[in-house]
Amino acid sequence: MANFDISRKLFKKASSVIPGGVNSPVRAFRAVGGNPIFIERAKGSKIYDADGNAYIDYVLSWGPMILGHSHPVVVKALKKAVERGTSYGAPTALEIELAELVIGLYPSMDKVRMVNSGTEATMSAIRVARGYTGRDKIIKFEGCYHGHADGLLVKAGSGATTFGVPDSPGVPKSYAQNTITLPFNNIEALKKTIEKEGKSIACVIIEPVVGNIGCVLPRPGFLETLRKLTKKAGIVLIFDEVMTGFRVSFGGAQAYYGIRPDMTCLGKVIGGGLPVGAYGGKKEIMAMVSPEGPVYQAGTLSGNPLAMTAGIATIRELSKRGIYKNLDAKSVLLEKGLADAAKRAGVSTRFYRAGSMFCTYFTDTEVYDYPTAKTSDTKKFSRFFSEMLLRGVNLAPSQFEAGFMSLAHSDRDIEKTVKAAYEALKKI
Ligand code: KE4
Repeated sequence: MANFDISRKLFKKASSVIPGGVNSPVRAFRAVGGNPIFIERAKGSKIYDADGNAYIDYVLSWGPMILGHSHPVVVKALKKAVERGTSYGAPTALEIELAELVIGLYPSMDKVRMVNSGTEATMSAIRVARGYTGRDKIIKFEGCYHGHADGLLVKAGSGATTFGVPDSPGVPKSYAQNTITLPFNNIEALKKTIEKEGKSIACVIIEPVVGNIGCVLPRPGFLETLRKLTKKAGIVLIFDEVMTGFRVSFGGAQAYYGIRPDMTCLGKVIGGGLPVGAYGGKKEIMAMVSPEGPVYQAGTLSGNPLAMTAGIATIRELSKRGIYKNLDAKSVLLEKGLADAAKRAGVSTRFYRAGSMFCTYFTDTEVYDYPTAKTSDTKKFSRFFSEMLLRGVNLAPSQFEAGFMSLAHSDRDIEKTVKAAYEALKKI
């Protein structure tokens, strides 16, 4: 039986000096109960906690560790880079290298600005879209999470097209009123809102595949219609690909679905596990960004040489032949195995996948938006999560998060995961 004594002690200590004992809320296991495991090290597909328990890891730092943990190429590059200093606060050739790699993969971007997180990327992209259009309102979709900038912690107001209300204390009502929240995959609501409000809307920001309510796919025609309507109304279409970037495909969801947004936000994989976010888009829009243009945005550690090094090494590894075929094959193997385990265990689940991000819902309803994602039995999910943890498999500690595959996951890891899932499903 696994022992969690040291993690328990560490959590108690952490809780006396860090709010909730964690530096990001979802890590506290509040959605699944129990104490979080404190991780000591990670290698390949495995993470190891402070009590020495080993886990096959499908959280992968919420997406970034697509090569697997401590990939030798990334580690070697970082060891060399750190000898040259950790931060200069001045431009480096490394930033050009990563920018050129990204623009080569995301041709909808003529220019890109590096920042330090997905939150900074989306917050800045929205400011630039407002500066470019001279308009104030934005549209987001229910269930999509774009980081914790004030104007994005907003939920739908009473009527679908009325303005938002704060989704967190501390967000001024005036900020929320500029944010309209619409149901994902609902073309009618989109059409009506743009007809009514189009002239005052600066941008629409969307997760093209919604990874923050699990894994919810766009219905055929939804993204295409969104692209058409925003173009016609002069609204900037921002694809938040912080999670889907390099995940749904090497060129993200925009390459996979063949949609050309006006701006794109990236994060997670782009930093290879170090803090990097990025936003970019058409040159006429990015010309607004200081110091080229009047829209201000800045950052002490933006383009940090270590972070650039990890991002470059990761993307260069990903660009090798057959990598995405291999990643997809592993993801399909897991998908088939989990679906079969649920069938054999007689448990109703729905599994959705986009490239190497996925989610199992405990429902027999089709999941295509936030309300249908919420039909999942979260108590059942929590029991499943705990049973899997006890069997050495680390899943995201919330039903409403995506899971991720890495190139380091072996067929043996996946077989073990499927076996654990069958036993766990039988038990819950
Ligand atoms: P960060 O500020 O956490 O780097 O990125 C914010 C963000 C923006 N856009 C999308 C689509 C995202 O998924 C995220 C952050 N994702 C969460 C996981 N659902 C990060 C995990 C956490 O909050 O600890």
